[in-house]
Amino acid sequence: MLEELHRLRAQAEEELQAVEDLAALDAWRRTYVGKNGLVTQALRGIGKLPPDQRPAAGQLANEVRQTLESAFEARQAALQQRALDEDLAKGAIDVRLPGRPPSVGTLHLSTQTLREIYAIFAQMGFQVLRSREVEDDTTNFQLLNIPPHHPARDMWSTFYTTTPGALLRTHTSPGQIHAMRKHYPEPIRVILPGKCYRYEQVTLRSEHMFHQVEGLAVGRNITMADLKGVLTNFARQMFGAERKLRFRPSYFPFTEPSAEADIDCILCAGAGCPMCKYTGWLEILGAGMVHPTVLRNGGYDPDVYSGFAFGMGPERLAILKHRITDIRNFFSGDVRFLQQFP
Ligand code: FA5
Repeated sequence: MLEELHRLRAQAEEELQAVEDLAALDAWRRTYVGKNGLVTQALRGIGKLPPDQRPAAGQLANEVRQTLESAFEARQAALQQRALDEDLAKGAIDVRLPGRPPSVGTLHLSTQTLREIYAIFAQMGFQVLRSREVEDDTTNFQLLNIPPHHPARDMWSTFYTTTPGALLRTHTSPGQIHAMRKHYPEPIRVILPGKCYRYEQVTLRSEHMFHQVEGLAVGRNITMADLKGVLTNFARQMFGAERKLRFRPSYFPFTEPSAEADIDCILCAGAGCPMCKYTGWLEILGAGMVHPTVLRNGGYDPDVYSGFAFGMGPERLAILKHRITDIRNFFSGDVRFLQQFP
């Protein structure tokens, strides 16, 4: 019996060494240490031995069972680890790959340009004031010194609505009236940004919808020199410290005198090139001293107060600054364009 137990242990250990997977390991367990396994059977047979042989045989049989059971556990752990390692290697994820960043949008180029403009005027003490996009004829035109049927209305091709008198504002200038009526009799220094609409031919430089930033300063002793100083400072901050600013006489019904401001061409510095149509100058805005009638319509006595106003188009400024060839890119919704201005 003892000999048989030794042999059984040797055989079981040898076979266990050869076991290479968990299925074979289970078969091995059933053969040797399972309920009907050989070692279990041997233990059961001890009762049939002569009494003097039983203690030694029992001790050995228990020893063999314990040895084989711990050998089984060790093998099982090793095989499980190997299976896990193989699994991991198969479905390997290279954790060193950079993650995919979620796409976060960027500010629209018009918004970026508007914010740049706000920042420059904020330094000069201008507050931002908003006014409505759907205007009435009175504020968009009449209070700005443009009576019905006045030929100057042709300067602004207008989107009218089905409500008589209601229209989409063609410029931010009606905001001058709102600002003056809100602030009278305080001095005013505001910019009025927002969308404007014009029923006109869409071209490389003209859209139906675009932004304007109106500027308005009203107070005592405000002169054209103040207007020039403010706009020169603006142009230099926006387009570079070396920029020159030129005022050209112009006409707007709501300013007198009126001017258009040009900067020397940012491409050729005044020498003449296709960008400036060989004039050396690029137009950036319209401006002037607030017309006495408009001051009066805003509540301010023109004998006591004076003021200046200007109006610029941020998309046109961005076109110059970034050398964009077609204004339609701004609102066509093509992200390939927008992503170029992160
Ligand atoms: C005006 O609208 C005047 N209200 C500006 C003004 C304000 C003058 C205060 C004096 C005092 P104008 O029509 O030139 O002027 O337009 C002003 C700017 O708006 C233009 O220089 C241009 O930059 C922009 N703009 C005008 N029409 C369009 C358009 N269709 N698409 C894009 N930008 C435009």
